[in-house]
Amino acid sequence: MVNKRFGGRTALVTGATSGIGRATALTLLKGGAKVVATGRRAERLEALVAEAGTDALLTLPLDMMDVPAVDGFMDTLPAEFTPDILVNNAGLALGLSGADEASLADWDQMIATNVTGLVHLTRAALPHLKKKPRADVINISSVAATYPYPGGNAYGGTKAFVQQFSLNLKADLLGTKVRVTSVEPGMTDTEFSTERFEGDQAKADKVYDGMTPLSGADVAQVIGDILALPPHVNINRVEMMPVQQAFSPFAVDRG
Ligand code: NDP
Ligand code: 8X3
Repeated sequence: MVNKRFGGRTALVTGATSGIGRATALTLLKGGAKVVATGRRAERLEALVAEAGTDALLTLPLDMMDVPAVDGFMDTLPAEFTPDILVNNAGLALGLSGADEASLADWDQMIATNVTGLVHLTRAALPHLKKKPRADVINISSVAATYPYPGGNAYGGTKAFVQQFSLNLKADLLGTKVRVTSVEPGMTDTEFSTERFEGDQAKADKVYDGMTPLSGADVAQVIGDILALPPHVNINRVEMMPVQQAFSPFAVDRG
């Protein structure tokens, strides 16, 4: 095992029931890591176990909005699954309405999941990570952290938080062996858009119509490459996009 890319390492991946998290869990397992995979959908966790077919995978249900469960989660792990890699991936966007019309319940859910849950799990995991000879925190932010777009409002705000929280974590962790990276993908074809449009698959498919988006596996590959770098190398931020996505000029209201 130890001659494999991630041999001897143990990762906790949140939101591993689909998309980027699932692909990351499988990439790390394939590379010889032990993986704790979490998410809310028990049947998806069972499917992951069936696909992985290895006792190097431990799946546990965890709702990132359940603050007491998140705070106590590290204490529920068997000692042999104490992670030295935390991949804070669980997250979502809900809706694309303008800020004057958006659902406050959607905003609350995005903030609870993408920010509060992530912060609480990180706080719970850090004392354990610091005890390891090497450790990593990979936070999944987004291009939405840096580039605003209409309807991105609270989602973009949560991802900007994740980006800046990552950089501040690195500042606090100077003098430790814990590396911190903010991974900021653009359009990635997962269940993200289906979730954003409340299960409207036709609307979700339209987002990726006529172009080739990133896949969960593409992002997982980048995460794997970051983790495989020598322990003295810290990648602070990685921004990635499909070739067929780019930036817009400033919008101007000419009255
Ligand atoms: P998916 O919808 O495919 O996956 C989202 C994952 O997050 C699922 O496993 C889901 O698990 C989990 N999740 C959502 N809410 C909760 C919750 N309350 N508690 C626990 N887990 C939760 O989308 P992606 O794979 O694309 O999203 C993963 C991350 O990547 C997110 O943080 C997203 O913001 C980010 N991202 C996505 C981009 C994209 O274009 N797809 C681009 C940039 C960033 P379950 O429902 O089982 O709980
Ligand atoms: C997901 C990418 O551009 O849809 O974070 O916000 S985007």
